[in-house]
Amino acid sequence: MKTKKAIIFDLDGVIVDTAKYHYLAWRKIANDLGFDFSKAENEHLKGVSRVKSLEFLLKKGNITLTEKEKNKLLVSKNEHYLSLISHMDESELLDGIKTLLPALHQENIPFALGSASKNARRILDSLQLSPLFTAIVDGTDVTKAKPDPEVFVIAARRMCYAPKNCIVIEDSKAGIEAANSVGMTSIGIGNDQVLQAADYVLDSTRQLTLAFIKNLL
Ligand code: B16
Ligand code: MG
Repeated sequence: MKTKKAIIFDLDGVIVDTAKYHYLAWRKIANDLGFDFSKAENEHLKGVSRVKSLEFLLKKGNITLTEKEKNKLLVSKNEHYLSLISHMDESELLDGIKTLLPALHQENIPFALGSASKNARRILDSLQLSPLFTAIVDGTDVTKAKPDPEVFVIAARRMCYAPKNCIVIEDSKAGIEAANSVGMTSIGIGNDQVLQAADYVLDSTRQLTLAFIKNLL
């Protein structure tokens, strides 16, 4: 079967439930700097690169640091994040993903990863999911962070699909904006107020079934 469209999955908050660990690691950085950081504020960091996330946090705390101090915090945040995910197993896969990815693969529906995370390959490898993907594009492949569409455009190119023939599945406002800006179909996972610019919004990955996706192809 030849499909008309290809899929691009975000990682954190779509495939794995790691968004909560990013939040905990950033909250610790904020707390150590002397201010609080709420879950609502964390919505602004979803899909946003590590460097841009720190910039957001420092602006919120009205703190100015040298490049050296910033780099120290970036390393510290990532070390904490990696320790939080070090025991990650299949139980961290979001609902339905464990069956959806092999089912798409079985149906010859191509799919790629389009993640801002520099830890993406490590996570997919540890869950033994990498071989299922036609292409993997992550934070190490891009120069511009979401909402710039670079990560999705590269993923589309690597799958040999035109952007307009790609469907992006995202949990972040920045990611939906990125997909929409190059004419990709966007599916938001999460709060429809936050993700209102998406073509479709689903409460959770539970609703992201093979039947739902096949209807869009
Ligand atoms: P790292 P995604 C994004 O991944 C996360 O949503 C965001 O919270 C994180 O800051 C960013 O990756 C960078 O991650 O620090 O691991 O390089 O949602 O685009 O898969
Ligand atoms: Mg995400």
